[in-house]
Amino acid sequence: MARPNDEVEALLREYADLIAITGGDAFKARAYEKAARAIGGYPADISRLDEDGLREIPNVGRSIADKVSEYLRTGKLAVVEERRAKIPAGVRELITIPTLGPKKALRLYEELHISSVSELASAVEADALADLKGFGERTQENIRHGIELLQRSGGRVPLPLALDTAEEIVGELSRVTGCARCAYAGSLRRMRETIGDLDVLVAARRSEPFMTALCELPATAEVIAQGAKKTSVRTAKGLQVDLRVLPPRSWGAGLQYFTGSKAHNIRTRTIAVHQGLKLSEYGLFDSESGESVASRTEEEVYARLGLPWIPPTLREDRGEIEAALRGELPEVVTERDIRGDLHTHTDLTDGLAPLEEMVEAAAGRGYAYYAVTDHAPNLYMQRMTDEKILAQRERLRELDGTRRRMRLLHGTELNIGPDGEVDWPDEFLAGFDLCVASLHSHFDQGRAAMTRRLVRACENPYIHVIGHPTTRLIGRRPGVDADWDEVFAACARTGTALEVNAQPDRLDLCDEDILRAVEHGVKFAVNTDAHSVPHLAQMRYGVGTAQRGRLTRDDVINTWPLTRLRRFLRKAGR
Ligand code: DGT
Ligand code: CA
Ligand code: CA
Ligand code: ZN
Repeated sequence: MARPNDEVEALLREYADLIAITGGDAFKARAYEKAARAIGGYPADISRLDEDGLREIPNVGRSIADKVSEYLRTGKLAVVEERRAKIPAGVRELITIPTLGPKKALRLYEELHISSVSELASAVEADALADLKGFGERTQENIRHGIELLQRSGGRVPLPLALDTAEEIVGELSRVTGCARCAYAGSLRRMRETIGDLDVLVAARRSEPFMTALCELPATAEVIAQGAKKTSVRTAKGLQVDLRVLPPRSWGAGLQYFTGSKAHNIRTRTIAVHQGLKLSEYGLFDSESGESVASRTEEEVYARLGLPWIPPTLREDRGEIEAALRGELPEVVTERDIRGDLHTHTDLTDGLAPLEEMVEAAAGRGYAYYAVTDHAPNLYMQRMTDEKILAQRERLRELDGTRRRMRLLHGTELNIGPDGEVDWPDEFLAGFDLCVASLHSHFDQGRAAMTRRLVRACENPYIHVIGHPTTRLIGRRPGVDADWDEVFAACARTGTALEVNAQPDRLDLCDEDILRAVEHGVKFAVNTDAHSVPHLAQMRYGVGTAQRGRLTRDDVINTWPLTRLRRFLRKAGR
């Protein structure tokens, strides 16, 4: 179930957008955006808070608290309804195009009656924007590029929405009488970075109660097709869900089949054929007698094919079958192997929670160590100073070891400047236990300059981890252009780890980049880059991505015991 916090976050963001589109006070729009973020990141369920409780959330004042309680009480927010009536939903969709601001979106609507991305795409195509003041060649080009990025994500949804929906549906269907097993399969089980549709499986003798239950779920907005074997619905958030009900004895075969990928299944079916067997969603059968030889569990099915069980995140036909046949399947890292998070923020910069709360929550996750890495002074809007970071260090040293004996590392997230330079001089950097360094601007330098910039960061003896290395934002911004093989080689040579940033809209490095970097012998850090307490739980997306990149414990520095990690942090040249 979506948390009330998430619902309110979305609503307040919409309100902020609507204020901006209708030309309202920019300051007010920004205040709502900040409140939205704070509420989304607030650890407690806001539907249980009274007005006073609400006002304790950072960036939530009286007027916003009033609106939140109005929504919690009535399920509606009058001011949003009013503005929705004036502005078609599609106009708001326009501002999801990177580089298209609210003012331009409103003008497109008022002057050309454009109220959706596809209408805008046709207008650009027909060169209908040329006469509009302020929409010069460059703007049009930006819009064209932005639309392309949006369309490339092609209606696929981000992991968190898919996972939340899947867990809700699996929870509901598991409660239906007669349910022997229930799970999600498909690309979500393989943890692809975006999801086309959900594939939910049930093992039961009768299918009808489950098909009906799915159609009647509160999340279901539309029934696409209802049948005895398969039912498809669409949720209110536009996600398609396919439900299949299998006989309990076919559970393992069904799970294997519908987990995919298609490419992986083609390989397993071929292996079956070579052994005189036939593999389907119902089981593995002897081709001649038709007798079932394995079907109850995935392990049985793989074993009968002469293969070990293959983790779903590897099932892409990217060499996993060959490795399995050779008995060299990597033992991929799991969430339980993670001993600490090495890139996190507090409210000293742009995080939402104070140091104490982040530390408490991290200890609650059972971590052995935890690094705090607030932004350094060169991201000017964060207003970091030497005094502030040293005061934080002092407080952190006091807290060190006091929460379930978790050890604290004092770090920072440096900004890699256009020439590879960073925020502080060496003497000052030497005082940190760990430095992450990331790109935050100047993304269009060209390949050679960008490569030099990143290599120089690796060669800095005080930089241990390159944060979100490509800076891509899934569906919104491509990664920077660099000679990555050269960067990966520099990482391996200098003992600099690459981050697998777990934020679900980043997942940076992505699986394919990881596979390439591993070839160079690079080490990795799987980090959440948490800006709030709930973000710490996003580790699962980072681990999923690391698995898809075939990383083992040995490849990931934050699975190591602290003594080994500390050795890694004593980088050559220091
Ligand atoms: P998605 O939904 O685009 O994110 O990706 P998947 O992998 O979830 O694809 P989907 O939903 O079309 O099908 C789920 C799995 O079911 C797929 O990974 C393999 C299996 N499957 C579905 N249709 C076929 C088919 O026609 N042939 C084979 N071999 N497998 C299929
Ligand atoms: Ca699917
Ligand atoms: Ca499907
Ligand atoms: Zn960060």
